[in-house]
Amino acid sequence: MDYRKLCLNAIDIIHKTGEYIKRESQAFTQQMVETKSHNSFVSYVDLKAEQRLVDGLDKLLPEAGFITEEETIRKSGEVFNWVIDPLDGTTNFIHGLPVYSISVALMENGKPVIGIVYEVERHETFYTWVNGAAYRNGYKINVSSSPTLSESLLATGFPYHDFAIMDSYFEILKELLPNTRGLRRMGSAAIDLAYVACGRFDAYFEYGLSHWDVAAGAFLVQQAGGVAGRFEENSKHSTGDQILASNGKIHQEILSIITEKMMASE
Ligand code: 2AM
Ligand code: CA
Repeated sequence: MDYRKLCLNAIDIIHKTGEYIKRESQAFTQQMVETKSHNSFVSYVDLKAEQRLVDGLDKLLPEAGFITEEETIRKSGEVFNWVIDPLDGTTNFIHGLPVYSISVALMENGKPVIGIVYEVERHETFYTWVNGAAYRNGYKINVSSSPTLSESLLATGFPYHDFAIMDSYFEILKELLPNTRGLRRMGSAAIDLAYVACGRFDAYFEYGLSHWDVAAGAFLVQQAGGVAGRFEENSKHSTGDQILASNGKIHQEILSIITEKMMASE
């Protein structure tokens, strides 16, 4: 399998889908939004973008199946499966905030072999394939080298549906805010992870995510020399729910704060 070629071909499909999303963003209004569940929104743009990605990727690798946020296709691959979020940062998109992305990963026997995050409005493509390096628009990227929390800029996502964890989450923020350069909340997990991979953020953590939010981004972080995984066992291949991704150097420092505050609230 030529993963590099497959990755570059997938990027072409993603770029065309990005053009579609950008075009639609010009005429988009709040009336076009549907509510999936509390605070969970979807629009025809998410659905149409997903269909475009699925059509293109299905032609590119016919034996592969799909795990997608909008479930526009039911097809399971024996070896290969694409994991797709056609629009990560939907809340930003529907409010006209230009921070959203397309996230696509290819899994081979459950392990990531390609990861692509395309930040549509900035025309930034972050991508990697197994045994290759990680890139941003053709340039190699690496995680940051910040050795301590005090020199670090962090990203996070606020709880938006599971409010039971709010107290412990705010305890974590109380500890991190005075001891870092600050925290940012971008609203797209895939972008947060891509920014850790290229060193803009030193670490990122969030609860309540899905596989398609993090599959590509977590692989990008690992390929760029960082660490990404769940809070507890910090497994090598993240499957969502919760994630801590970092440059590796400050990982333990943040992990201790998160586990201490989470345990205190149990
Ligand atoms: P989505 O835009 O594809 O739904 C940001 O906190 C991350 O959580 C994003 O990756 C976002 O993915 C996901 N998310 C899902 N529902 C959300 C919501 N209601 N508000 C904010 N983020 C949400
Ligand atoms: Ca989405």
